[in-house]
Amino acid sequence: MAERFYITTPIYYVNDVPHIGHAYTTLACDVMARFMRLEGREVMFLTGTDEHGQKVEKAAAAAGDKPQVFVDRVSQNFRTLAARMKYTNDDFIRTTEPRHIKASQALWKAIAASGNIYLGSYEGWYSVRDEAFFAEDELVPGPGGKKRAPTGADVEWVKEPSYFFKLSAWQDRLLAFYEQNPGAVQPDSRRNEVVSFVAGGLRDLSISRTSFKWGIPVPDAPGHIMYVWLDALTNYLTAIGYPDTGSAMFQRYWPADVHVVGKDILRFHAVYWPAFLMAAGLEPPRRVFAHGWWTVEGEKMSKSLGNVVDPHAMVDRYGLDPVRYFLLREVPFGNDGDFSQAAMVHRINGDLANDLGNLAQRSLSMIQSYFAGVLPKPAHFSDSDRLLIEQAGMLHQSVAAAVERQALHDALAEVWKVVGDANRYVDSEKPWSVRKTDPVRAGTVLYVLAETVRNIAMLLQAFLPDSAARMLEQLGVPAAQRSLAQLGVRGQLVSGVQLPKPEPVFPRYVAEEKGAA
Ligand code: ME8
Repeated sequence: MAERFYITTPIYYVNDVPHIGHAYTTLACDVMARFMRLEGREVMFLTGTDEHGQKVEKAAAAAGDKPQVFVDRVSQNFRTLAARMKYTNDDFIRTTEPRHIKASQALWKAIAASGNIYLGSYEGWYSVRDEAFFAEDELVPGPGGKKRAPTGADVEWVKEPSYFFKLSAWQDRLLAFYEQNPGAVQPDSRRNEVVSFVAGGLRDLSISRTSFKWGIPVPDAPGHIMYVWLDALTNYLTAIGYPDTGSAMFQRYWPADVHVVGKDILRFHAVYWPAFLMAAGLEPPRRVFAHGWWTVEGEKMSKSLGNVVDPHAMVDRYGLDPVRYFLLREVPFGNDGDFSQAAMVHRINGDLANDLGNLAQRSLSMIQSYFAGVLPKPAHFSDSDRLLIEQAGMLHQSVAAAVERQALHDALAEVWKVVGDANRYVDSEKPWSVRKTDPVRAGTVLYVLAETVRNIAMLLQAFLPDSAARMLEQLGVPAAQRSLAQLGVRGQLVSGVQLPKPEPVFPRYVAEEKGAA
């Protein structure tokens, strides 16, 4: 049976339209999901929307809608984005669905049955924007002497009856979990933050609210709705059939291989979530990977600054694969990054048009003009031929290893190393001049180039799905032969096959108007 791979994005709040930050997390998951499918793994890739809580309730009120009408509309924006970005998610979960309400209540009951829930009263600070409780000593000074959450969000004083989760009792077990599973929270710097947070002591966590209504009712506790984070985290279980833990789907996919999240929500995923799961007798996820934060032209993205980057507008302007490439290549996955038009154009014209585009286009055009588009048969391989073929052949392993550790930027850097090697190889082998005196040698060089481009395109399928498919079509690689298991298969490029006329895959970006770039 194929190995499985369960990967999830955060489920996004439906208080607003999706921006490039939301697109980014799902994109990274899409690349990993596609890559694992190409490797022959059985993949479950989940994304969706987080639709309960005070923040969404307030956004609905501000829009003058009933919450359900509002969430139906806004959730659709995230589906539309997923289609536009060609995400290959296997499911799209919404927390207002009956399956999720059932799962959340079942998880609550399982945690309660373990003795980890008690009734009390919460009095303290709450940030609606973060949907999080804060202790006095966590607050920071804001303008006008007002205190704020460490995220900069406003806080309000809340006093209400509440159920609590005995998080304080989980400190040792969480620390032991991190110790025994060093890969469970990544990157390492984030893991260290989480460990020191937990080592500093944990307070019990308020997990129900009574001052508003928009949430999942706590079982057998009239007036209480679940804290939105307990509700939201449960989505990862709902989608694979919880509470039916005996189902084939649940058995196959839990624990998840990786929850990818932004660094802003690491604590919920790396501290609260494993504790909830362990309390309910379930295994914690194998990995939580927190990526960094995008700013725009050096500034925090915010509605008030008017600089929120709309992924649709980016795709309209630059095309889908260039946007996908930029987001994954520009910044090491895990680090913060800055989105700027200049950096985008630099990547498109440098890495895509000049380096990869040129390599593919000149190799294929030479086959077209010198060999009438018929893929030449290689003769004797020189040392330089063998070296390039070997480097291209080793790419699979290095790219797979990088993807395995969520180092998507490294995966691309590995591919581009070979792109660079191949461009240097063309320059030094000069097939355009060799063909005049030794057409057989020129044919061998072009075969080596075609084989190199095939390896590159095969490995780029997960990252740049449309462009890689076009490159493989131009190389005559049938759609049925594009799984990565085929990479090592010799003779996949069939000499003597008539190739279609090559078309450039990566156009240069030329600013339409002064200042547009
Ligand atoms: O937190 N840079 O939802 P959310 C990078 N519903 N990533 C960004 C980003 C930016 N500037 N802005 C947003 C929630 N993101 C909860 C999650 S999961 C059980 C519940 C991405 O709509 C990043 O992945 O606020 C971040 O963690 C997520 O969007 C937050 O989305």
